[in-house]
Amino acid sequence: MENLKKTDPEIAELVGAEASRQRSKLRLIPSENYVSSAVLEVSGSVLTNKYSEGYAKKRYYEGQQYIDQIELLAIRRAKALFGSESANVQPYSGSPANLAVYYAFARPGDPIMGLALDHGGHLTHGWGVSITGDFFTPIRYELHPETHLIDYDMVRDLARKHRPKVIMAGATAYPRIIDFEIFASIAKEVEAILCVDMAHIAGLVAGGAHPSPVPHADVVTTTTHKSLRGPRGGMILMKKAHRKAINKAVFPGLQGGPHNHTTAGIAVALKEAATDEFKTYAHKIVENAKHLAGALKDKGFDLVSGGTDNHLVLVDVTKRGTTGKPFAKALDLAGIVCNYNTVPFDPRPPMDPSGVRLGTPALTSRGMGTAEMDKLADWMNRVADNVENETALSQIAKEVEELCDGFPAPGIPA
Ligand code: DSN
Repeated sequence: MENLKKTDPEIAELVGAEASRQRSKLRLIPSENYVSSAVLEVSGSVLTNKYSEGYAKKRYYEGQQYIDQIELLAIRRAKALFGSESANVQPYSGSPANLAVYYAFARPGDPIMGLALDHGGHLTHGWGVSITGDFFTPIRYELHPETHLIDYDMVRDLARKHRPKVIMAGATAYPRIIDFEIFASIAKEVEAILCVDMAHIAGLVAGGAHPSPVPHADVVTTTTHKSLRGPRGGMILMKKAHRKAINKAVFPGLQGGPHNHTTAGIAVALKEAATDEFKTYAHKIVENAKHLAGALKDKGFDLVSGGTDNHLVLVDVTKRGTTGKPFAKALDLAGIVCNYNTVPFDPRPPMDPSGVRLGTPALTSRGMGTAEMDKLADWMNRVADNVENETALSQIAKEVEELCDGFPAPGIPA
């Protein structure tokens, strides 16, 4: 970043500090990752200079000789990787992608259905403070109070009663496999559009480590920067029958010009995701998450639903005598970065809930495996015993940094 250093040393220094934070800590936020150097390069390329409202061969600006090829390549790769009939690679991220789906199939005030945020859903699945819960009529399904699995009977009953235009399946804090077939049968029965938001699990789906929603859903939305390991962006996969409606909703419905540097980054990430190496990575994410879950259980941590089938573990820390926020803060001081999170039926407020959310994609991208998960569980146990002991926490941070030194972070020079 020689030029940046000359032009804006303040920002250059902060970027450098962030790089070293990402290198020296264990990053467990399940929606974060390390992109490859190739993705970083193209994300910072001259493609950011170009406007290209519209779609390939039908743009509102000239000079699209190369942009069209890039976008068509990204679309072709998305379709091939996920086996979908059509793809739109222009959404700026997951939230606009979801909004585009509602905009395509519902009018203001219409009922839409999604998993409640405090049961593991997402703001854009119809939560009240989001435009999706404000402009539409949100119907929220929940988890079963005993199993903490999606209450499919509740989904069916609510769908029959409210006849939503769109049923959203997908989650940000659900450690189990979602049964897309049941969702599809419910959507079919009530003539709703089934949209699966696979943002968290897209990399697992691409690598064959999680069942694919694509055969079952009318539309699948995703971000591209989580387990899929691309740049920050969004994508919508859909059946051919919905292509026109979705494309119109994305542009001109919601967005202006696509971010071409991101589109190219998505294309590169999709190429990487089609390799055997990526398949191995996807399976290792799940292996690591399961191993971490087992090791934490052995240390006396309570896990929502008792474990995991995917990339994340939701830990209820109540029995360890702490709550989500102070525990997450203590972990951060110890070099272990996660986020505090509600657990199902949480009696505590969202700003200091009962749990923390842990994910293994970023650690797996660094090549860490089950031995490192054991160490991580040990450290988390020590942190739980020392939430307010800064000396103990900084000792753990040193040990964490030593471990990190042995596992180069993709895209970040040593
Ligand atoms: N912010 C993302 C997450 O952490 O799950 C969801 O968009």
